[in-house]
Amino acid sequence: MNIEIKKLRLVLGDQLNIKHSWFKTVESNVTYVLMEIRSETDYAKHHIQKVVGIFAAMRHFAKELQQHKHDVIYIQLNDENNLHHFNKNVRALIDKYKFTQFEYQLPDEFRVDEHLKAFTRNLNIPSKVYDTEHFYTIRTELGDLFAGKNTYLMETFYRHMRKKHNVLTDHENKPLYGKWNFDEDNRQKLPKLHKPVDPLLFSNDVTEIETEIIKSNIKTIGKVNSKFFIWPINRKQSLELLEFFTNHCLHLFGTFQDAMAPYEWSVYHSRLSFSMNIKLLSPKEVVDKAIEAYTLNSDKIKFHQLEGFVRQIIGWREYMRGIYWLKMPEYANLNYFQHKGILPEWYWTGHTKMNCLKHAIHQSLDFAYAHHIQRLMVTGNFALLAGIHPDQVDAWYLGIYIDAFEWVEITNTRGMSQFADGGIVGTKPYVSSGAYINKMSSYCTGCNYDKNKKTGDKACPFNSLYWNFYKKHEDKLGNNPRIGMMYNVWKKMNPQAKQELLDQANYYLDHINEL
Ligand code: FAD
Ligand code: DLZ
Ligand code: SF4
Repeated sequence: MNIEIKKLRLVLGDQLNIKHSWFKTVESNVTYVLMEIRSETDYAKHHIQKVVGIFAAMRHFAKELQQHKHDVIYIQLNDENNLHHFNKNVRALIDKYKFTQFEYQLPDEFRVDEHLKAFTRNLNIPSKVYDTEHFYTIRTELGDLFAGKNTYLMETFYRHMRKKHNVLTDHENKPLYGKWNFDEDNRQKLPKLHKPVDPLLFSNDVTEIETEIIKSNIKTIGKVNSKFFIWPINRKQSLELLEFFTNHCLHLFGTFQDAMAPYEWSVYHSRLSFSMNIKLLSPKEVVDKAIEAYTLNSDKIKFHQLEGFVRQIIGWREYMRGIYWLKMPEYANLNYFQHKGILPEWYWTGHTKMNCLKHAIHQSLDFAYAHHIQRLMVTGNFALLAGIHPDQVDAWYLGIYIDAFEWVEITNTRGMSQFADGGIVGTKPYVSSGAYINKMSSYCTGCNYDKNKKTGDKACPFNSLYWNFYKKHEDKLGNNPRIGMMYNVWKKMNPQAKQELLDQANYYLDHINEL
């Protein structure tokens, strides 16, 4: 007798990939389950827009599956039988509907991966795990590439990716236009009268979801306009955003990649990270679309803009994922500088007199978004200079951004931004004084502090904290050839000037919540 296998397949909230081979055919013996659960809403204090966005996208995805005649169980947040853990809900469904096999896709997060591995080990029915069919790389690819080495240069990885996938290479697999990297043509400040394009915003009505979240008392941060939810919540909107990016932003993406200005919250950035991270879009289709736009409009879109964008996706994004799977779980405890500071209260409110931080934090609370250089050189830079414990910094970044998932958050935060990994991701800490922020932004005009002052009343806090940081960590950084010049400058300073800088920094650190 042929007893048919009855399969239950779990789809996580960041696995909304309708192109996955699971969904190619409708099989009568397969049921999909999606669940809104407290284990996921509560492992970090998320931005309200992140929770709303994920639930809205999950609900939409479930409907789309049903429209394609797939059998779907959707467990809503406040459903009576919701047990609020993947394992408990799955176990209850197996018992109730007598499933004979459990299947899931590889989670992107270590915590959930371990949880599901342990669960399936103890399950009394067979289980099977599938690739998500989303990334260019498999989990171990970066580790294999750098096997036997103890440095992990992104540039080496990026070239490997370009060659392997024949992206922007010629018939000999050499880089188009003779160079792998065109960054020297990028990264300008926004000219005074230049107004960046208005971002494409959606107006999704998510009031019902917001009400349910409030009712269940989930602790969130930030705010949401639930009648006009601006983020894409399905594939159609994600494709529209991609189209908008290639039509209106790509031609200036690289040029203004690091530019910052008050009230310009997205400049020419794509804002595609949320759609990509929850897998409404694949990185390959984003890259292919950008290349197609360049090919059709090479008079408008110059190669350096395209190369800069492609590098972020096949380079940085895949690289961070590779580092994550190579170095977890130890990575989550690295604290190279032994920093112990507490994150200032104003990170949660934006109530600071430092204009750069005020704007970067306010827009993060308003939109659940800040672009890369705001994350790295404003909020991240300050946290590192101030010696904040990386756990606290991670918790903030993991909560506040709509695109924050640990595999890409922690590698960027603990690694690139806080150098807590001692140089796995970056070759030197990303710190700067006020001069860099002034070079790349117009924040300093109108700030309570004076960008040119290092000490005394209203001196820009970044200036003294910068030197204090280098002085404090001379034992760890003094021999780094990329920083040698800074230590030469420090050594040549007269002792009184040095002391004044350190005193100023200590004063600011003692009054950090009042800055
Ligand atoms: P764009 O500037 O338009 O870039 C295009 C795409 O490239 C992004 O959508 C993203 O997928 C990819 N990308 C660019 N830079 C990186 C990078 N450093 N690492 C990985 N992918 C990159 N990105 C996240 O997706 N989730 C996070 O939780 C996250 N946390 C960060 C924390 C810190 C401290 C820093 C410095 C960076 C973080 N990043 C994170 C990386 C980057 O800032 C965001 O990917 C980017 O700002 C998203 O906006 P965008 O889609 O408009 O990006
Ligand atoms: C981030 C998140 C949130 C807030 N809520 C849910 C949820 O209720 N159900 C779900 O399946 N996934 C959610 N997620 C995304 C998960 O945290 C994500 O799938 C894991 O971190 C694995 O990457
Ligand atoms: Fe930021 Fe200093 Fe400029 Fe003020 S003066 S905006 S604190 S860098």
